[in-house]
Amino acid sequence: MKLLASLTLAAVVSTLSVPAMAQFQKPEDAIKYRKAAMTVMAAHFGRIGAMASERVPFDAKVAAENAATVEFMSKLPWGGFIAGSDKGETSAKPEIWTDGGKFRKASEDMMASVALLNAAAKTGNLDNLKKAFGESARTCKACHDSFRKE
Ligand code: ASC
Repeated sequence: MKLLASLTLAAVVSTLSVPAMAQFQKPEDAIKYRKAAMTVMAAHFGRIGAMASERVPFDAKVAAENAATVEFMSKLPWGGFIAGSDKGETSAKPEIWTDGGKFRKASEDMMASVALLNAAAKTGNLDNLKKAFGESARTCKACHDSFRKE
């Protein structure tokens, strides 16, 4: 029973470890962190977009690698939206902090859609990728429309 309890605790702690790591000395550091996470995510998302729109030839392995990176990165920005980081070098709208439930929902929609993008990429089928890419782009845009300044 003791072993089971400690394994359970370890499992719980490991699921919490990504947000727990996102601790910052200053609001500016949190802003830099979340922007960096978004930048990396966008770079890898864009490589999939180039294939989805047939600007570059489809390569199933490259698509799958990029989609896995996008899914991983999608989990990181949220820990950077700490209290006090609404001011400074940021396009974040105040609604992130005043309408946190809606922001959380928008972030969850994006994370769910890129998890599906990763699953679609693993099928190695370009039509699956195109469909899932379009849906992911929609959830990115929906959050930006509500929560990012022009
Ligand atoms: C990107 C990127 C975004 C989203 C969005 C999708 O590649 O940088 O912000 O996709 O444009 O609509």
